Amino acid sequence: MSHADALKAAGFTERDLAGGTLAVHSPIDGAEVARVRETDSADMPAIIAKSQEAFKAWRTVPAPRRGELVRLLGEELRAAKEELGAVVTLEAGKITSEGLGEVQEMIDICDFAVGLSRQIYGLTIASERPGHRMMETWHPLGPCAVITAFNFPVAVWSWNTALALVCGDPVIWKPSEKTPLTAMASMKIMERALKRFGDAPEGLVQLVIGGPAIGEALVDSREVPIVSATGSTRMGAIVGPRVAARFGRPILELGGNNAMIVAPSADLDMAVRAIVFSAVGTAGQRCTSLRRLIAHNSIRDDLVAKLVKAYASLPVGDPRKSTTLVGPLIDHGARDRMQSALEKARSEGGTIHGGRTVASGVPQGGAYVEPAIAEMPAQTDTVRTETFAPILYVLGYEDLEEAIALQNDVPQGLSSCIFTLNMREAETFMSAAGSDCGIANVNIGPSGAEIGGAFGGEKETGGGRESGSDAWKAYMRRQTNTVNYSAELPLAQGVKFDI
Ligand code: UN1
Repeated sequence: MSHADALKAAGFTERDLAGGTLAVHSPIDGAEVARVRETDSADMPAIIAKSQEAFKAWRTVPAPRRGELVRLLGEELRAAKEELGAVVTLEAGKITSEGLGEVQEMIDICDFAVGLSRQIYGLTIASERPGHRMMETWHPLGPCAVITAFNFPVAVWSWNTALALVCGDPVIWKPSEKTPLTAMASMKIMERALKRFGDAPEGLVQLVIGGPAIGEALVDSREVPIVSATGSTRMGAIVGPRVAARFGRPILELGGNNAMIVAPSADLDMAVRAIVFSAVGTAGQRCTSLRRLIAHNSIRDDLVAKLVKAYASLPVGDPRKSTTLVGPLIDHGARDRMQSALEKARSEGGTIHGGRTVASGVPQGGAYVEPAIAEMPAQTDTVRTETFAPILYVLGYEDLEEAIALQNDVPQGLSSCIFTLNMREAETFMSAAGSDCGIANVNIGPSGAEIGGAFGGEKETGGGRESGSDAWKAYMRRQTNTVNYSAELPLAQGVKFDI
């Protein structure tokens, strides 16, 4: 399908695509596909005020009714899955199946949030005083800014938005400047859900498009209590402290440097499949992508040989073709950063397999690369740095303690895994003395997490949790209520204060 056809199928009009200042290029072939209108930063106070207005109405709508809007969003997403998936492919370069998978992730979180809308539970707590009862009530918190990255241009918005909406919070979405079209396409779907819902307040879900000035307005506004930001550690290091300085609540999902430990007992064929998907899928541009392989010395050479063989036959090319497994990088800058990381790895004593630029059999104008395997003598600076590209660094180990120490000895703490059939090793890896990451898997790669779990990580990954489990609590304020139904007024801690 041509770019124009894909955009038309997703409901774009000529007016949407022309007359703006933000040029949008498809990573497939570098073609300029749109010039999108940007939000004027002078309009941000009015946009935020509108969100606050919407909040006043939305917070009083019963949560199950708020869930109805998210149910409708899920329905509309189901109906538009192919069209939106195609825009993800066009604008982010994901292969078709991964573009569709991203929309499926949106549908899944909608289902989750609909259920949640009837399960916003608080505790009841035993009071120390007679005739008293204590409980917790969860209340909406206010407008939630959602700042998203190019690599999951729509799913991350939906994790935040589905939860924020049932929690009673309006949303202001600032997508990556590289992916405004997927955001606009998602908003068209959201508008359809809002229309069917009927009486949602105006400005409940808003989209703002543009550069740093737009993001800063959200980050610095006291009227935006929640700022959920996904992207680089560099960005998070700016956003986190600025939101905290005004006592807002940041939810940060930043860089990862995810590892797999492969133990001697591992099912190597299964490990190879998991490694290839998680290191090479999405062209290594997931924050959960596998970047470090820590293989036991007894199986290391065998494993690397199997991987080099598997990598040699990977179909690199047009992500719209059903046979392609590795699409383009987001742009030429990403390819240059990959090349310079490989250069550095080589200078640190690494042996590189693959990693060359691919120019034939691929659409011209895109940044296509062979995924790389880099056998490293040690965990060097380059290995400890996240490069958003398909580079897999390989290290060896002798005992599990050493492997876990290597796994943890990076600044990031998002995802991790171990391949082993040894129960002691698996449990040790997940124990308090094991992986220090937000996600630790056994016999599964580090990427492709389900929405049901809380998603996020420690250290430079930022500490935020999004998506499933009780991540919704970050979008609400907790109120502790103590009720006295007696005719006495006893004070806590036995304090006497008779007047
Ligand atoms: C991201 O790359 O920002 O676990 C999110 C995964 C996906 C989400 C990745 N469900 O790989």
